[in-house]
This record gives sequence, C-alpha cells and structure tokens, in this order.
Amino acid sequence: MSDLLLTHGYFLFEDEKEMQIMRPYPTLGLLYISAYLRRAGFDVEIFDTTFSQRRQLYARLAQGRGTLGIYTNLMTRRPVLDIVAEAKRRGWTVILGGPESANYPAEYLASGADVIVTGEGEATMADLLPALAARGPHALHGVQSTVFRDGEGVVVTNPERTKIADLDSIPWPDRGRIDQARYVDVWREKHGMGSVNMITARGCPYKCNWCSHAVFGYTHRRRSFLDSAAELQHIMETYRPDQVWYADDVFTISHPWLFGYAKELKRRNLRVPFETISRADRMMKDEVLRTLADMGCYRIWIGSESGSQRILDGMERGVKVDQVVWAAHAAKRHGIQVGMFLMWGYPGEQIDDIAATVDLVKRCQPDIHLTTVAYPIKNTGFFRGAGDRVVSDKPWAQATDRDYRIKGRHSRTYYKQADSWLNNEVAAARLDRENPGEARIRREAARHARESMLALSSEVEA
Ligand code: B12
Ligand code: SF4
Repeated sequence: MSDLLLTHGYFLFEDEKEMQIMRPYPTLGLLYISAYLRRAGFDVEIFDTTFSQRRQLYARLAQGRGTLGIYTNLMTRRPVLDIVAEAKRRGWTVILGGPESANYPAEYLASGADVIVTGEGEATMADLLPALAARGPHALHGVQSTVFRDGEGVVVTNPERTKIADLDSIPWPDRGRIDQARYVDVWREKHGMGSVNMITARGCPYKCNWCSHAVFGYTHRRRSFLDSAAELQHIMETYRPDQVWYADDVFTISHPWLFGYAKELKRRNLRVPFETISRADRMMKDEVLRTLADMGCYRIWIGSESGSQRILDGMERGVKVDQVVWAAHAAKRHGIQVGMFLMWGYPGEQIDDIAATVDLVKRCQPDIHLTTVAYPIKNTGFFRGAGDRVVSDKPWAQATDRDYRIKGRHSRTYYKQADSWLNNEVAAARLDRENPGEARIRREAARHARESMLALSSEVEA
C-alpha cells in the first residue's frame, strides 16, 4: 500500500460536451505533488480519472484503505463529493487540495473530508503525511496551510505556509506516473496535433476581480528560463508532442524572461509550436510578438473581456480597450492567430457596453472568440461585491459556483441573444467583401438579436 493515492474528479467520458471538445490535459498540480513527495522518499500512486470510469476508481478504493488526496476545482464538486463518500465508506483518510476546497473548507469537511490543504501542496503534504500517521486527522495543529476538525468537531485553520521561493528547486511534474502518451494521442487524433501542457511560473499579481487567487494568492514566481527550457526539451524527447500549451496565467508577463527563454530555446534548437494566454498590456511591443512568433507561438489567447472601458475598469482589469486592439492586430501581423475571451453580464453592463464589445471584436477580427456569462467565484472581489444578490437554486452539494445567479441581472436568454448579435455582426463584417448577400443576412440576424435583447431587457433574475 502506497503512502498516498492521488486522484481528481474529472471524468472525460461522463461529459458529452467535454467529449466533443476533447482537449484534455493532465492536472499538473497532482503531478507536481507526486514528484516532490517521491523525491522526499514517499511512495505515491496516481489514479488519473480523465480517461477512466468511476467504477474503476471505486474498485481501486475497495482494494484497501490508506490516504487519498483529491484535486478540486469548481467544476468537479459533485464527482469529488461522491469520491469522498466512497473513500470514507472504505475507510480512507481523505485530503483535498486545489482552488475549490480552499474556498469551501468547512463545507468539504462537513461532507466527510478529513483535511483541506490550502495553497501549494508540495511542502504541506510532506509535513502532513507524517503528522497524520503520528497524530491522526484531529490533532493537526501547527501543520501550516491545512484546515481540519479537532476532536470536538471544531474547524481549525492553521496559519499559511510561505510559498516555495525557488520553483527550480522542485522537481518537474511526474508525467511518467500517468498515461501521458494517451493525452498526446487523443489530441493528435482529434486535432491533428499532439499536445502537452507545462507551466513556467506560478501565480498572477494582477487583481481582475472575478479571478480566483485561492491557491497562489497574488504572488508571481517564475522558474528560470534554463529550467523551463530543459523541461520542454525533456517533454519533446519523451512524449514527442506536436505542440505545447503553456498554462501560465500571463505568459508574457516578464519580457526579459521571455527574451531569455527564446534565446535558450534557439540555443537548444527547439522550435515548438505552442498556444498560450496573455494580457494585452503585456504584449505592447512588436519585439514581444516577434519573439513569440519566432519561438513557435501559433495562437495567443487575449483575456479581452469587454469592449467597454467602463466595464473593464469596474473589473479592475488594468487594461485599455485600445491595448487589446493593438495587441490583436500586432499578433496577426506576426502571423499569430488570436483568440479572445469575452465576458457578458458583469455588474453595471448596459446594452451600450455590449455594443462596445461587439464593436471591439469586429475591429480585432480574432480567429476565435469565446464568451462566458460572468459567474462569481467564492472569495473573489466580484463575489463579495455582489453580496446578497448572489443566489443559488440548488443546495451547495448539487451546484457549482457557475450555478450562482445574480439577482437583478438579465436572463440567460438575454445573453444567448448577445452571443447571436456578436457572432452575426462579426461574421457580417468578415463577409462584406467576399459575399455581400450573406453579409446582409447575418447583419439582419444581428439586428434581430439586438431587438430581442431590448424586448427582454425588463426580464431580470429574481
Ligand atoms: C490550465 C487551466 C485550465 C485547463 C485545465 C487543464 C488541466 N488539466 O490543466 C482548462 C482550460 C481545461 C481549464 C478549464 C477550466 N478552468 Co481552469 N485553470 C487552469 C490554470 C490556468 C492552470 C492550472 C495549473 O496547471 N496550475 C498549476 C498547478 C501547479 O497548480 P494547481 O493545479 O493549483 O496545483 C497546486 C495546488 O492547488 C495544490 N493541489 C492541487 N491538487 C491538489 C491535491 C491535493 C490532495 C493537495 C493536498 C494539494 C493539491 O498543490 C498544487 C501544487 O502546488 C488555473 C489557474 C492557475 N494558475 O492555477 C485555472 C483555474 C484552475 N481554472 C479555473 C476555472 C474557473 C476553470 C473553468 C471552470 C473555466 C470555465 N468557465 O469553463 C474550467 C473548468 C474545467 C473542468 N472541467 O474542470 C479557476 C478555478 C477556480 C476555482 N475556485 O475552482 C482557476 C484557478 C483560474 C482562476 N484564476 O480563476 N482550466
Ligand atoms: S484574469 Fe488573468 S491577469 Fe487577471 S488576475 Fe486572473 S490570472 Fe491575472
């Protein structure tokens, strides 16, 4: 029996939508913890649920009791709660980590979990496992960055642990402990490009107030470009993907780092196609875009959110609309595809702000744009600001933070029409020259969607 079994609650085959999208990546957090603990001498096993079925995980749990660690994020609340219940029924000690359980420690403890690890898991787990073995789950006083219930059932929150200062000091994710090749194959089959994810930094210092900082706070710590390049080389030699995805929060946040990394990749003769995410204000130099393109960047996602400066300022985004326009055009000039993330329904948004977003996307003409109706994640400024207007129709255990409604906000149908307005208007602008007839039809559909929104504008969430 290993010292620790690690798992998560993402079952790809349970979700038809995810099956259609089919862009799975392993959860890096678990792989980092495994590598760190194994180097420290612990015996760790990973049960990667992505391509698996619940019954297979449950069969593993039935083989004998031990300590189970589960990664949580806001989408996997229900499956994680089911796994906790099954593990407890089988006599396991259950530890949860990741952003979701850090936001709801009391709820997860009340649902059967023994310990919640808040923040980075590596050093905390190395302390926690021996403490659990020696003292059991109700006397964990002093084990930093954990929350547990004492003998009386009182929830105890231990002080926070200092974050790992030198990220180069921790080992690379333990990809060899899961079927990493299957991820690469699935990507290749579905999208023609096998892909592997990696990170070159932890945390983001910006304060966009709908964004969750539950794990890394507002720190920003970078790996050296030498260590990052060495990991990339290892990935290429071991898994032979056709591309990588840098899952950093803001890949171009440090320009000196970026230039150093690019140089190091060149020195190693590594030019690997990749996609990543950034902020427009950290892309405002041609040299940055040129470097990204030289390194192999084929698509950059820009968190654009809204075309209305008033709304961007309300989000505390710290970005100007003109920067987004410049960055999108500059990326395209350098042959990099542009993806734009956009958000509807941020507090205070009026139809004129939506019109500004439609206009922004028309001006930028990204290769892809994706919209979300803003939802308040627990412990964010957005959540706190919405106060008692945040309501849920389902009990906590049946819902996710995505199910929160905001009283007084427009209906889901309203935002569906906003999508239709946006998509048709952007398509019309593209079609104007090559197919004016089709462009007219799309523009008419956009006008219709906008009128529907006006008609729906008095319908608000109660
Ligand atoms: C990459 C990514 C994705 C990828 C996930 C693919 C993958 N498997 O990696 C994609 C694009 C699919 C994605 C989707 C979504 N994501 Co996302 N994503 C990220 C991102 C940018 C990086 C994740 C990562 O690799 N981090 C690096 C590792 C090292 O950190 P970590 O996972 O947190 O792990 C550490 C600790 O949490 C802890 N830990 C982790 N697991 C465990 C387990 C145990 C037992 C213990 C003790 C500790 C522990 O230790 C780890 C090492 O220190 C994070 C933001 C971020 N910077 O973390 C957002 C983030 C996790 N995503 C978020 C959200 C909201 C989503 C979506 C809901 C978005 C949407 N609207 O659809 C979906 C949900 C997808 C799903 N079905 O689960 C939020 C989660 C908020 C929350 N409270 O849950 C985050 C935090 C972004 C944010 N700042 O708001 N995402
Ligand atoms: S949205 Fe992006 S830039 Fe803003 S705080 Fe979150 S990670 Fe940082």
